[in-house]
Formats: sequence, structure tokens, C-alpha cells
Amino acid sequence: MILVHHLRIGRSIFTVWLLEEMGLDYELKVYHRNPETFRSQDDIKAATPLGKSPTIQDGDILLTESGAIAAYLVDRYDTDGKFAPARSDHKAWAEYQRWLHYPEGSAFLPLFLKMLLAREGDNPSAVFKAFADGEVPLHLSLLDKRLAEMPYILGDKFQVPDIGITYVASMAERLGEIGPYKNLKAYYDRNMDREAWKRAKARAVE
Ligand SMILES: N[C@@H](CCC(=O)N[C@@H](CS)C(=O)NCC(=O)O)C(=O)O
Repeated sequence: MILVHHLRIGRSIFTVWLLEEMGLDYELKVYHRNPETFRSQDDIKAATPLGKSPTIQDGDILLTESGAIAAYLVDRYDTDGKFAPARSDHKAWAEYQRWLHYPEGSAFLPLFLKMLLAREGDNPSAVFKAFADGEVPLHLSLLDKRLAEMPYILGDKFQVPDIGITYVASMAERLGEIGPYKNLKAYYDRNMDREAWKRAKARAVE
């Protein structure tokens, strides 16, 4: 059985969502953040390499990094090819890799900076602010433009990269940045309405 080290509240709900989409059995080991620093605490630090979540244990495999975990789960358990294109289709596979890596590789940092800047109150760092103010619209417009042309990030079908892209959309929503990006917002709402997301939320958040 797959064990998910799940720090509330954070990215690991998106791993739980993928497990629900795939219909896999899993267990949650729940941890809580330090209420003052919002950082992880000694319990998850003892159980995982960096004290970060998601981390999964599947037999003798201990794996971190949400993108790597998603790729691993699909590679190992998506035997019908429901959540990723065939590896032999080089064009589709290249796009799949692009969007699988994009959330953590490119989109997350500017959104996270915005979140930290908001905590700085009236005196945000000018350098970081200029960077985030430029980068956030760059990324959200890219997604918005693509989602004007297709309902999911790889086309007509919900696939694994949609999990990470929805995480990006959820950060934009939380920061109050999603408003101008109507297609991204509609995509976000559509994915939040999926039964597997609702099951993940009921199990991992509520
Ligand atoms: N790049 C990693 C990031 C993991 C990460 O930073 N997770 C956050 C939760 S959203 C965490 O564990 N934070 C606790 C801390 O850093 O103290 C991934 O994609 O899994």
C-alpha cells in the first residue's frame, strides 16, 4: 500500500488527488505545520529526507518531489495509459514532460515570492517585488492562452500534468491573482468539481 506523508495544508493534497483519480489504495500519515512559522516540524523531518511533503513510500521506494511522484505513479500504475501519452509518440511525450515539470520548475517561484512579499507587509523588497510583478502575469497569461484553445493542458483529456497546473491555478486563486485570466479560472473551477478532487479533499483536508 502506498503511504503518503501528508503535511497539512500544502501540495500533498494534489498527490492525494492523483491517487484518487487513479483509484489506487493509499494511506495518509498526517503532519501539522508549526502554527507560528508555518514550517514542518520534527515528526516529518524524521520520516522524510527534507521534512517536506509530499513524500511517498511505496514498498522500498521513498520518493519526494510532487512532479517525480506523479511521473512514478503513472509510469508504474497507469497500465491503461489513461493519464499520460504513449512514450513512442515523441511530440506528445515532449509536451507531457514540459507541463509535468513546468509547475515546480517555472511557475511556482514567482507565485511563492508573492506569498512571501504579502507577509512582509508595507515594506516588500523592491527587487523581489519587481520580479514577481513581472513574472506572475507572464505565467498566468501563458496558461490562460493555452486553456482558451483546449479544456485541459494537453488537449481534450484530463492527464497527469493537469494536477500540477491546477496547483498553480490554486495559488493564483489564493493570492487573488486569477481574476483576469478567465480561461484559467474556468479550468480551475472545472477541476475543483471533479469527483476525485472532492474525495481527496474529504480525506486529506476536512
Ligand atoms: N519541490 C517540492 C516542494 C516540496 C515542499 O516545499 N513542500 C512544502 C509543502 S507545500 C513543505 O513541505 N513545506 C514545509 C517546510 O518547508 O517547512 C515538491 O514539488 O514536492
